[in-house]
Amino acid sequence: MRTETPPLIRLEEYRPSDYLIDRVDLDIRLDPHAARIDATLALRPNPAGVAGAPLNLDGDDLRLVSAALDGAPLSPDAYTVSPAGLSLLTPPRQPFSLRLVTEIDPTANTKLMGLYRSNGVYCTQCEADGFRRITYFLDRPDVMAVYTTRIEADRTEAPVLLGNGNRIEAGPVGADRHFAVWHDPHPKPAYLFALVGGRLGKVETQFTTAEGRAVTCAVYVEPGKESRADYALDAVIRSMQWDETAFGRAYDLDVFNVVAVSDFNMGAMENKGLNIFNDKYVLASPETATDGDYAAIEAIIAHEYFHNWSGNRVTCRDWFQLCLKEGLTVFRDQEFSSDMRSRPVHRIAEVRSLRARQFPEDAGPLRHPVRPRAYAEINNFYTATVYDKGAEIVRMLRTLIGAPAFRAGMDRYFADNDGRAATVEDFLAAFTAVTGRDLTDFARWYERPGTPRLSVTGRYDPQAARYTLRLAQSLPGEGGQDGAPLVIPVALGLVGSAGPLEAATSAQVREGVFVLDRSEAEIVFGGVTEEPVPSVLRDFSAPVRLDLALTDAQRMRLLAQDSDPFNRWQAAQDVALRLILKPDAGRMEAFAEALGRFLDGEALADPAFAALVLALPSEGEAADALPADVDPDAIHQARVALRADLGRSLRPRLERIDAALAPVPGAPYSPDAASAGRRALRNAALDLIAAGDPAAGAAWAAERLAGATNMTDRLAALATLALIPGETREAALADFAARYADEPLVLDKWFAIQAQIPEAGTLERITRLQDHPAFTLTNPNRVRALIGSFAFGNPTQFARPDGAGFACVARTVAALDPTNPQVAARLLTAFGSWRRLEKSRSAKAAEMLNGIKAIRGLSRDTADILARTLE
Ligand code: 0A1
Ligand code: ZN
Repeated sequence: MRTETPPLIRLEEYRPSDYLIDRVDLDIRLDPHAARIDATLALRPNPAGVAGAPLNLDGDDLRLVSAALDGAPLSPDAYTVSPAGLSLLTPPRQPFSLRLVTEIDPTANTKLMGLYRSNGVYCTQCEADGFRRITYFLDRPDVMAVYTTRIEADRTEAPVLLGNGNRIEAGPVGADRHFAVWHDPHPKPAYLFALVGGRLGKVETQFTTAEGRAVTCAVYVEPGKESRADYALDAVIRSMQWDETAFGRAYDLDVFNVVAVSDFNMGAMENKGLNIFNDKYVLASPETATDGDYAAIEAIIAHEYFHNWSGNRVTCRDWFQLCLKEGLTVFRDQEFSSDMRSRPVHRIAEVRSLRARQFPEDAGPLRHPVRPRAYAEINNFYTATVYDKGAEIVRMLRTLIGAPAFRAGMDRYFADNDGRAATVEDFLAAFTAVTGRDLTDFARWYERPGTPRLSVTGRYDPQAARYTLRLAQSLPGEGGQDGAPLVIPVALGLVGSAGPLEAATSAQVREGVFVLDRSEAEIVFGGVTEEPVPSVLRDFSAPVRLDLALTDAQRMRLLAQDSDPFNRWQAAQDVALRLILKPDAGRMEAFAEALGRFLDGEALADPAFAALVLALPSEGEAADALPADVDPDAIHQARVALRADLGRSLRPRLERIDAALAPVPGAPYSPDAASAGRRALRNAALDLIAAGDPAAGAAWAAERLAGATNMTDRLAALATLALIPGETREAALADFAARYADEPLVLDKWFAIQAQIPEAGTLERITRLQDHPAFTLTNPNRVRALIGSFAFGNPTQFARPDGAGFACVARTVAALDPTNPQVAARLLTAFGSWRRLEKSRSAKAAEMLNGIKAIRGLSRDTADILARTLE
């Protein structure tokens, strides 16, 4: 039997549930192999559903122990049980109660969905459909209930027992066991249910909300690692404060708990009052975490916390609306991070990540609308498109209607939908209500897959002192025809030889934003007395690909003179990208000179920004810019050559930067954005010096490594060294491994650096590392660090012409699929751009994909990604 293409669930087929569940009472006895769940569900027919319909409860991998209806055991002919669930054939027409006892094995739960054990800690993951692995249920987000959960466990095995909401009772059970009862007054869908039981240490503090509620906030971690939880706890408090001031949202329970676990499929989960985190996004100390880790912890803590309103208080009607909570919450966490750090620097980071992950997704076989119309496996739709393009849509909405109206619309959205399961239409309706604006055309952003192209040309008429910009959009729709135009906010302006120009415009440009809502439009600027350079798509005002032919000199004027930091950075990127795609010694020299002037002028004034200017477009971005026939080796070599040239040309400046930014001896490490920016620039300088002079670079990096006083500098030096083959590198890698042998999260960095070495020997190195005692397929972080970094971060070796790189990843997908299909399927998405590779490589990729296809009994997750990738 071959794995069949899994059946599709369609948005248009949505209908309300025939039954609702008002209350859920759970009595859960934790046990390593036989956890017992005694669930009492208060059910009633849904007036919006079909009267008298059978009640079909979802279930997955459950053992039913007993079932009773309104207190009486269910007779065997009243229900059926299948691998997909339990059906009550003729349920009562009035409210009724169903008591179901199930048994599950948390230790054998390798999928990490439902109730499982991570390093001996009991924890849960229920989004999207994990609750059905705990008990039979209407496991859909529009069924919202009030939960009371009694958790009982062995006292030594699980001294800490946590649930959703507030703890209302706790006490001993006999000599060895104990219990806690948690009550969550806020109705919620099952995907937000959570519990935790284990030996955990904690840090905690109090926060008083604007409404005067005293909240105990705690972060739970592996005992002994408490000090590494301080930064996460601080981020919790800052998130709470920020959501009150920025969005008027206050916290609504007496406790807010965060728990870090080491085996987790994703980043973290916003369970009501009990966020569960991948420990990678909680634990931080200067010795084990980089500046990037600190920033990610801050962002993800904020993201999960902000879900308390955008996701939990207002949830999704169905999984097609996933972007309603995810896009909005990403937008919110981005705003938070921008306020905590440098806004322009953060915007650039957001766009880099969008281009690295979302643009290729939207250009390949896994593309889908921000609100998909159909899915086979919802767990495969936690994508860059839903999250990051979803956030860009919210950002565009704010740009279109302005910040005050946006805030009013958000207030309206929360007020109108509090306690409800909402849709994208409900979201847009709130903004229409406060602005009177019809957003039907704007809503096309949710429906149309693909990245639109925005083509802009400029014409200067010196006689008339007039500058004309012509803008045209295109997005091939279904069947290749252009669909209806999108509403694209285009922030723009003109830059003269001495800086930004003020000019009267023919068309409506409000606060620097022109709204392109037709397929093309023209803007005429009057009173322009010198030929300007257009600065278009400032602050990346829309998620589009901009075609604007400028000369290098014009771009360098933007770098030097534009008022928009994003476009200053973009200008340097554009020149560098063209140099990678089409090397040219003369242009390279001019570019180096311009960069030099930029560095002299202001590198030390804004080091974080300067570091981003020095970070050239990635190999992936270069590949993405090519129409087809991608040869990763050619791109790699061109990029290496450009970096080497720049490193040599800029060397004196880079050395000056290095010296100027050297840390004060003995100064304590601080993860704040300004300090991080200085480290980023200094390390970028060293990396570029090494690119130009590998021998000196290796020695310098080794020295830096030896003297490093924090993980940021240590890892940056190791990453620089990793690109320079030789004894120094191998010794440094060995030394690093020995030093952090007991630190799995640090060893992940070590795995990742080695997996990304762009050399033919890397595959063999990976084979060796798979046998390293710290590596295991059962921990998703380890898999992502070693195999994920290779598949997503090493384009030349993953796409080796002999197919061996593809084979390595395919083998891991196959090995992992039976135990953890979610992580296996995500790894498989690395093949997403395979058709764009030049022929010999794409043929090898096809071979590997077909090899996976031939495997019997593939999971739905993997089969779905595979079918779409091969489509
Ligand atoms: N809602 C979470 C993401 C998430 C989704 C699925 C999971 O199951 C494995 C876990 C987490 C977020 O946006 O952070
Ligand atoms: Zn989220």
